[in-house]
Amino acid sequence: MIVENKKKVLVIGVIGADVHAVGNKILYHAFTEAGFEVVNLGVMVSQEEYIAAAIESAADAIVVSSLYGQGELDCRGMRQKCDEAGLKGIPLVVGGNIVIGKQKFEEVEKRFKDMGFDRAFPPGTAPETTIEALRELLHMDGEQV
Ligand code: B12
Repeated sequence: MIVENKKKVLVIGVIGADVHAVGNKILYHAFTEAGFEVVNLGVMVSQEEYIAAAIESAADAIVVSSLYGQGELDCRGMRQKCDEAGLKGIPLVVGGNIVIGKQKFEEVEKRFKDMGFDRAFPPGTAPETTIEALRELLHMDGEQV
């Protein structure tokens, strides 16, 4: 029997009015090289744009970047919008510099989890760590991507 190993699809982008473009490009290349299919929405992405792209591409996860400090405001309500759009349970992860200044990350993480994000990552998280976390979240352990 031939088992087709379909690539996992990620929708990625930088949320809100954020124009920090470099990390997004690095993540696009790192995820693609790791074997994911990546729909890259670039910078200044609204919640609605992530959701529309996730529906269109039948995405396995949405990866949100936020660098400019407004992540908390920009991400609020995203889980509810996903639910309303029929994306109930889609893994939502966020990283970058997701809040203003230096704050205890355990508290920041808790706030994002309370908002419905599955994982929130601290500043400086390496692409390799991000890929590992996605593989874990998408139950790809041992799977060759
Ligand atoms: C270059 C830069 C700019 C450029 C951006 C140019 C461009 N088009 O890209 C310009 C000058 C436009 C800019 C503007 C601003 N910036 Co600026 N900028 C930077 C700077 C110096 C480098 C960013 C960068 O390219 N880093 C290199 C890439 C490779 O790293 P990265 O973006 O962090 O991405 C990596 C990780 O974060 C991670 N990652 C990213 N997304 C995700 C997602 C997940 C799920 C995971 C796990 C990991 C992850 O992986 C990426 C690849 O390794 C940083 C400081 C710094 N050293 O990071 C400040 C910085 C991000 N900027 C900052 C600020 C405040 C601003 C402004 C608000 C300043 C202002 N008052 O106008 C504006 C915002 C403009 C806007 N609307 O977005 C702050 C943010 C502070 C905060 N969050 O608390 C920083 C941290 C500087 C600082 N120390 O204060 N900026």
